[in-house]
Amino acid sequence: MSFAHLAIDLGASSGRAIVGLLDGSPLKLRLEEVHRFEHLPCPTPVGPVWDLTGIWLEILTGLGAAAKWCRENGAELKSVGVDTWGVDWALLGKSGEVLGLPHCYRDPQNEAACQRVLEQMGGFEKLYERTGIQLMPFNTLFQVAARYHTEPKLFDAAERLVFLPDLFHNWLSGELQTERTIASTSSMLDVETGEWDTELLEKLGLPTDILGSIVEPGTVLGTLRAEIAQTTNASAKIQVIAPAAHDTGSAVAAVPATVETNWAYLSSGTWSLLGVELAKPITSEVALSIPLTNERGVDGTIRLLKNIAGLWLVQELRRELQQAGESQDFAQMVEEARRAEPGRTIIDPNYAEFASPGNMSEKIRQFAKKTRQPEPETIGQLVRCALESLALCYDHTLQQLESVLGKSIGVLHIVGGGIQNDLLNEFATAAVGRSVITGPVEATAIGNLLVQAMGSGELSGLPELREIVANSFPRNVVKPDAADHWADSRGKFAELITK
Ligand code: LFR
Repeated sequence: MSFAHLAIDLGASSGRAIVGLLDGSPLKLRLEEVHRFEHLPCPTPVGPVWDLTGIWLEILTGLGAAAKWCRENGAELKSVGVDTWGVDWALLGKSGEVLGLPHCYRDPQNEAACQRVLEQMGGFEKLYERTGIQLMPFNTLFQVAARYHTEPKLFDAAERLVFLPDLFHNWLSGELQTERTIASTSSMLDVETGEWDTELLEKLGLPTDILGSIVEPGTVLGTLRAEIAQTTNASAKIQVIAPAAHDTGSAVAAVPATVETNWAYLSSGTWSLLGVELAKPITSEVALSIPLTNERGVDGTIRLLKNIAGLWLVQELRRELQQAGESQDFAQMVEEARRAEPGRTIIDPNYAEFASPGNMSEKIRQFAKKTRQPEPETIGQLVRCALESLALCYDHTLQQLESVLGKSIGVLHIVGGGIQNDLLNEFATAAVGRSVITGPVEATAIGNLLVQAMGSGELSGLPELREIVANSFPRNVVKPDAADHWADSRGKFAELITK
């Protein structure tokens, strides 16, 4: 009988339950998607919140489907682990009760708390030197400050702050731990030690008695609660193992870089997370000026990276079309972009206005107007503008990383759902002028599964894990887009973002 693990991989708009089977010699991983669902932030008078119980029921459906699939296919389901997008959290009371629904990070209300915290700290530099995390108003620290401002009594009743994967692990197993990769997205950890920066929280007047001890990815948390085993018809012996509970942590673990030494990764999806893997954090002045994030990864690694807006821009354009009653699928939009004029309008994907939901086409047009460029009108022009600008931003970010590292980067590995967008891959390859390798698409789930396998003692560590990814999934060397505007566009992009 072969062994299987189950990854519950939750993105900010959809979730997947994927069974991974490890067998053969050399070991290979085989994936079977047993459940997939969509979810949405729910608008409420206090801002967008997550449909926590809705997502939980989908997780249980996924677990039930995985148990059934394993029974029918002669595999023993050994463990389950949950990864989610970063930064979002909830409070638990003494008995484990969730105190208030977790808010969705894309909430413009975090901005005020972010400004207050920066004033209290005496500037972003002071915060950065302690936590090494890029300034984004939705970081947990600012969200906690916002909620403490509006609902201080909630914190009086709270026993623990939990990140979303920690909460789902608790509901699955009854055990409550904080996993380190997800905690490192909070901007509440000491960048050097990877432990809570309680001094920082005290300085900001925020409670510290709600912080639990932090465990490494791969930690066996417990086994399924009897009730869960019963309702999902799964074995109560199934272990709950923390993967890299931050989706980006899982995705980067699954980058199949087995021979290269000077490689960078791009985890491509709603966000484009572009960076390098290091043994130690870097919070130098150059890193601060960009700024780059130092998140924690598998096997004690550091992910020095930049959050770039990503396919969010295109997802929002699509949502707009859908709201207007014009159903457009991605493939159609990308085809129109392929036919649109090259190098016509360039935006800065990280422009703050683009981060909040709504009116994406108008925001892009306003940006074009402000920077004296032709305003994109058709959907093809809008999508082409977004994709070309992302590619240019990748190039710019690679140069920034090189300046921080003091060495060149020769290879870019792109993983994640975004690699299904061929046009973006071609643009990225033309813009960065380095070799670009794409694959695997399901990097997050793969990383999640293989870290569970590490935790259960089947694998020795990151190098073996990456060998398995390289042996199991196809990779593609991308041919660059042939248009001749890229050298000019690079110059324009650099000008645009220094304005
Ligand atoms: C990607 C991701 C990023 C994080 C952003 C918000 O899904 O986890 O790493 O910065 O979502 O949580």
